[in-house]
Amino acid sequence: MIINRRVQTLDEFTIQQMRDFPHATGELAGLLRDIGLSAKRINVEVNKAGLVDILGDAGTINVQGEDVKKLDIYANNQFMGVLKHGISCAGIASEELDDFIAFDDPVSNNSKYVCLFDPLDGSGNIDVNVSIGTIFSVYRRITALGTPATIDDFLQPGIKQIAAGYVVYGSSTMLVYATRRGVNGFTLDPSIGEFTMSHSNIQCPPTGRIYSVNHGNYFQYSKGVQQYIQRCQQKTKADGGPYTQRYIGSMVADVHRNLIKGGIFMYPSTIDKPKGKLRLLYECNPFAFIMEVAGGNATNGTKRILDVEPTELHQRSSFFVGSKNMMEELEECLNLDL
Ligand code: P6P
Repeated sequence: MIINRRVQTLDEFTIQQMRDFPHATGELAGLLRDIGLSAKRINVEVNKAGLVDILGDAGTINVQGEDVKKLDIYANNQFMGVLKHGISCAGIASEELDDFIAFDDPVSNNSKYVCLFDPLDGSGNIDVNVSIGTIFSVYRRITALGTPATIDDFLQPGIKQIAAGYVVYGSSTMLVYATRRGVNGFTLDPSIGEFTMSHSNIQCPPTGRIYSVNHGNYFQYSKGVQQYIQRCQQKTKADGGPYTQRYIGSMVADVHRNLIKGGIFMYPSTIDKPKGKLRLLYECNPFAFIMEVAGGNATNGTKRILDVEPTELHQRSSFFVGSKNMMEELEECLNLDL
């Protein structure tokens, strides 16, 4: 029996980080606490989505051209509100906002960071009770402190991320947070209402047996992608298989599973979506950062995702992310497309 087990809460973790770095201003720790608070509030609404009139479309369309669910708006407003009234964030960009928002008040203008969010990814699954998630990305601003954040603070390549993470609202609610020092997972303990460290120093297994892709688009994929999928289908015990195909249609849930168990997630470009579907800045970059810190890889099929220089807030990208060895085998197949 384990007694007096020392379980570190998210807040205790951030305070420990500040003890480890005495010169730290505490802004990044404060930012993580703000995100954790917003996630707890969103979790309450997600968990009762079937009980209150929060289901269904909010009647508006986001930049994805998707019906915006009321929970998307609620989640977006939670992050915007908490960060605007915090001390750590100069502004945000979000899938639910056509343009970025500079908070432009004296405290926010002196904050070091900007955040980008997909506040509630996989929202098409809300009404059918499938896991959904929040994805976030943190950059140090490049414009002068004391001035409002500008678009340049947001259009930075993923390699410049200071931190990134996600929240998966699933069978349990878990916040996964990465800096260059490592990836840590915190599971929400409803009995105390705190995220508590449950997965320290997450490493993605160098290989796995799970591949995640929407088979419905198979005949729209390039020859190289089709060849890799066929290789996955033909794996035997002798060559590390057999593989299994798992695709929830909720990226946070799919990538989280592959991060923990090993595997590869693919959203390739298709004939209908030649630039891909997923958004570079607040979907691909955060997961690419997390996966690389955990030992995996992430590309757009031809280039390391973190090296892509963004030109627009909501630009799309094809996306491949996962276990190192599986990504290397994929690359062999994608060379066929060159
Ligand atoms: P498809 C959800 O809308 C999302 O952005 C990701 O969470 C998910 O992986 C993907 O789209 C699913 O897209 O076209 O396969 O239904």
